[in-house]
Amino acid sequence: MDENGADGAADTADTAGGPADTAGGPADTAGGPADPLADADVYRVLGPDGSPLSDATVPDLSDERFRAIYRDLVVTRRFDERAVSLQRQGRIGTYAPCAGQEGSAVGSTHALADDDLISYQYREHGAVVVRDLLGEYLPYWMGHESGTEAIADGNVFPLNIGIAAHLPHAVGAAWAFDYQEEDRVVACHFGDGATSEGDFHEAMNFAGVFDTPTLFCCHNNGWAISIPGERQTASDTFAQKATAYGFDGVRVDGMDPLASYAVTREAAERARGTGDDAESDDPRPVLIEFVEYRFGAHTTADDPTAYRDPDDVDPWRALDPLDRMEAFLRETGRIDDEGVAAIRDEAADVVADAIDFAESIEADPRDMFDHAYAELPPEVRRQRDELLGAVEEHGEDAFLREE
Ligand SMILES: Cc1ncc(C[n+]2csc(CCOP(=O)(O)OP(=O)(O)O)c2C)c(N)n1
Ligand SMILES: [Mg+2]
Repeated sequence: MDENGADGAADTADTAGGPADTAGGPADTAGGPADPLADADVYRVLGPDGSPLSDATVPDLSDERFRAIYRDLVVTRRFDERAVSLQRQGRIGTYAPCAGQEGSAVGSTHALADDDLISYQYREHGAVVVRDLLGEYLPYWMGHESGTEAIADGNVFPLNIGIAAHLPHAVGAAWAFDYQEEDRVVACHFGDGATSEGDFHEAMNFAGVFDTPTLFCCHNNGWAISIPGERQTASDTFAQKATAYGFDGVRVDGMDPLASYAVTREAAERARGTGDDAESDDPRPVLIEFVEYRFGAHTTADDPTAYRDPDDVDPWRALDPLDRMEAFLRETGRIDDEGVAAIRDEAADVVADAIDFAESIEADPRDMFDHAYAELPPEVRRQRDELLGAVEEHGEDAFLREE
């Protein structure tokens, strides 16, 4: 098996043709809501019901890899449900739910090599799950800064709340890989809203001019909090913005894990300068627009009913990435009831262990200064000294919340 899990023996021929031709369009979901992506120019492998489309190529992966993708989707969904619940119980701070968007984060990360770097916004938890870092990661959402530093061991940059501010850094890291002749790419994730920021355009421009091996993964979930996509840009698509910077942009159904895998795999080869179609051996950036939808609120502090009709979500729920992947696995004989139950049990255990670990960490307000800088800048040092002085004066207990 190669590093991406292709064992060469996977029986894709029987699935590539697909038992049902779902390429036809909106009526595919048998009486359900119309498929919102039916007429969109997006790449798909799986139809809304999980059947491979007749004109699509199913990625040539081992059965184990297909099941691992499904497992990571289930773990991410479980994590998401538990995180929202913990926030409601006051056991976690504000949280950004990802339900509906797992397919793109999980599928794209499976398409990378382990030493490729991931730099993400705050909603692509699936990427962290694929890198097996949930236990290290959850503490961040509980207020422990150590959580963001720990995930660096899995080549994941700390999450970024300042919209698009991480993109120039991601391009800088990619440039460094190229400069040092390391065969690594950087996948940076951001939302549709992030494309309105100057940092996005500066990062795209620099990447295009300096040939950095960067994958710009734009998660177009239709909204930037309450601002809809049509108020964000007058472009027809987000992918086409790449044209202005001289590299390729591609649209993919981000709720289709296998399409997300395939597009990212090809884009990563292009970024490394090793793809079949590469005009040269030089790395080139690629912009991938994952078209998807968030089922839930922007964050646990948001009420989406204030700006969107709950019925608007139904057509997208019919494209649920977990249901489609599970249907694909069942239909192709790769999983049965027992296999699904085992994965769900495993997901519950993985998430429960992560929660136990995160809740076992003792809170120490001084930690907040420890994990961002190797050497504290003067202003941050001044703030830390002020806190240390206050702890000295008022005692430790004055800084801990009473339960
Ligand atoms: C520089 C900056 N401006 C504004 C905000 C407030 N803010 C937080 S999330 C968000 C919307 C981002 O939307 P998008 O990039 O589409 O990502 P999504 O939340 O949809 O995943 C905004 C404006 C911020 N965090 N940073
Ligand atoms: Mg968005």
